[in-house]
Amino acid sequence: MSVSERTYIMIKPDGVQRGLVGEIIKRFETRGFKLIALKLVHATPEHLEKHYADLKGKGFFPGLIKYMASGPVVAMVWQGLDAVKTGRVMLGATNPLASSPGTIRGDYALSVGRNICHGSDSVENAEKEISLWFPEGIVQYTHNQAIWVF
Ligand code: RTP
Repeated sequence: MSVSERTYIMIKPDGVQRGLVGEIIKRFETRGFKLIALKLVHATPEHLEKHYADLKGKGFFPGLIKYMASGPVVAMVWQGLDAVKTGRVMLGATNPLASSPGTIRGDYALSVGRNICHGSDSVENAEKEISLWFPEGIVQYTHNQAIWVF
């Protein structure tokens, strides 16, 4: 656990299509996490197969890749104390039917195959996913109180 821990959070195509981008970003911002990277990406099946390499062989894998390639996703990196674990708690259980109310999936989703968002499940995987989705690197910045926006 560290204040500079980073996690990869992705709003899936159904979350983008349903207009939940602002709501999901708002939850991470108001919780206190720092947004350090963000972009809209229409990923290729090949790229998504790398992201979900651990799931290759599962019966739902082809459908998962098709769903994830069906439209753009919002790729983000959030930084802050215990970002990986807390991010997963904020997303809720993978199957929305088991997600607690108050979590993103528990408030906005019903089906495991359309569960709106992704969050890294370990610090090690977060760093791998950040490299996969942001190969160009991430600009580090600090809030400078002296030039705060008026
Ligand atoms: P994610 O990677 O998207 O955050 O999800 P997760 O770690 O909570 O769950 P994981 O087991 O890695 O599954 C990845 C995504 O695959 C879809 N899925 N469909 N039985 C099914 O039809 C099924 N199981 C999983 C979900 O979209 C899940 O988020």
